[in-house]
Amino acid sequence: MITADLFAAISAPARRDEALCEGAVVLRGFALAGETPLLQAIADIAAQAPFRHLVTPGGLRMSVAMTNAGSLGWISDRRGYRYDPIDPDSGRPWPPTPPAFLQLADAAAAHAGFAGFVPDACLVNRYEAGTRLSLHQDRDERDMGEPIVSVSLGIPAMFLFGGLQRSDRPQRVPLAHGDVVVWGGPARLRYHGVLPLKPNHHAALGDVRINLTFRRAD
Ligand code: MD3
Ligand code: FE
Repeated sequence: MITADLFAAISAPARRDEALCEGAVVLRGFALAGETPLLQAIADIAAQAPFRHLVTPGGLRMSVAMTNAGSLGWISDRRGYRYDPIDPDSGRPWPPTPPAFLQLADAAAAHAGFAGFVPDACLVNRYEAGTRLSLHQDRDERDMGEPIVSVSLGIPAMFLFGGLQRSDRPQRVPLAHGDVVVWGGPARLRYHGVLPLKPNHHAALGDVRINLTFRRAD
């Protein structure tokens, strides 16, 4: 006999908040309710601005494939890291941030205590098995008082959440499809990265992980 409560427990995606430290909170399952329009919007962005592997200023090809939406896109090349209104591969502006993205970023930021978050940059990262993101700080944005919202979709990843110094031992935070993390305040300049992904499969996305990172760059 399946009771109403048991049915809810089976069907309702787990939604809970997990504080990582002051200023950083994982909103488990926060993106699941609006999943379908998100996935459609990612496909639309990739059709206009295809995923590509950027090169670091040191000349290394990044293992993460990237594209952007919004009035500014994060790029890297031999000249450095920066935000640019133009996609260097097409010579055109980045696609506009889809309304479904903006609604999710605003709702997640507000839920975490950062009301009125209006991102101007959405970096879309694509990971496959073996893809990693080495420990770094996000410091190319003008106002470090603005939070960052990140949305995990597809196959799971182990996120590394470090301290304010590269040498601080990072916490490991597993991130799954639908999880949203809001980073702000004293957490905003903490080192972070992603361990190499294990081969896996997700019913909706296939063998990849997509991360959306919303930022106020300008
Ligand atoms: C913690 N991307 O693109 S954002 C990045 O999974 C990046 O692709 C991660 O880090 C990814 O720069 C997810 C997670 C993130 C972003 C900013 C932070 C974590 C942060 C700022 C401070 C502390
Ligand atoms: Fe980062």
